[in-house]
Amino acid sequence: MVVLSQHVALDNHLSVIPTYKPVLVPVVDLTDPEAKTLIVKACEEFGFFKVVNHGVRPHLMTRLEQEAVGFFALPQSLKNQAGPPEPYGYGSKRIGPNGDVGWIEYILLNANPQLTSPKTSAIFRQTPQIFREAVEEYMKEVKEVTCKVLEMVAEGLGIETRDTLSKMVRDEKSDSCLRMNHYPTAEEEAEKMVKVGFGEHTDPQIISVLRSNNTAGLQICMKDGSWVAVPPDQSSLFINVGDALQVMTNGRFKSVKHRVLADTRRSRVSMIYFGGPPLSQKIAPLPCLVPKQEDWLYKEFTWSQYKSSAYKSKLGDYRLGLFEKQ
Ligand code: GA4
Repeated sequence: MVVLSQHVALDNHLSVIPTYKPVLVPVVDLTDPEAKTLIVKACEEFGFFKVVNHGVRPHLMTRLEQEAVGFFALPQSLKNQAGPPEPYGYGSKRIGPNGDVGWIEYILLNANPQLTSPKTSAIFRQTPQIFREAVEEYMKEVKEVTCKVLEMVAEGLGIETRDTLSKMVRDEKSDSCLRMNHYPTAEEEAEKMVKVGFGEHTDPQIISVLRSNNTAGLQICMKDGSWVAVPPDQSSLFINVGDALQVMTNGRFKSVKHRVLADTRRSRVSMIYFGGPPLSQKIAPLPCLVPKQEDWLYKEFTWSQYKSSAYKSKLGDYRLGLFEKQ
């Protein structure tokens, strides 16, 4: 197994094209009575798993993908009218406000339809009405899966109130968002460089739910620090633990480090729903899991504090460090 970070050059290329072992991603059938146990196990071991029988209509996933492809095919000048993202809107190559770049273009939308911004409206001005409808319908269905999974997490952890986590995402003020990414094909270059689409990072929210087309590129970091390739599967949804859930489980679940490398033959399109709490939500180890405060590995903070600290960081930074107890 190749230790990647040694190959990452400053210009965001990997200097050699290593081969990555495909990982056997835990698969959870959401209709299986054992699902909650399997989810907890996967969150402890990998912070990552995929779900089948999730209830999001396949036709809706392909429709949204097609509409997103339609948007990304628009002339650059039109797409630029919806950017740069602040943080919502259209972005190209630049990720976040602190100098990160990737071989990517994307749309970032707040999941709360009341919070439209001029940049977001510009996205929908350039595209057919069915794009906005597909986004709205998809968000409704993927939010249901997110909440179902969080309820299974609560049950699997033996938490009495099963909506302890899901109510943060169901809240009308929930700070969830939807990201649609387009990773263009990266022609293999003479010196055998490979392009980084989205550099290594963890997601700050509770959980993230990803759907991609059948193009490879997503990799996750294992506990031993090695990177493994996640074989694409366009009909399943991939779930990863975010920083907020790591804190609420007092480190029992790990927020998984992941990244995307651009494919040399096919473009990759993915959409990710980030299930986040309301800005005022206090995040700390759940007292039902860790009753004694002296056992808490993290200080209490609000989601708003965590979010503003995340936006001051670089993509690959270890953001939870600031919130760890000494
Ligand atoms: C990573 C997860 C989500 O894509 C995201 C990203 C956000 C952004 O692209 O605006 C951030 C990144 C993400 C974490 C650190 C900050 C913020 C870019 C960046 C450098 C939408 C999110 O919530 O955090």
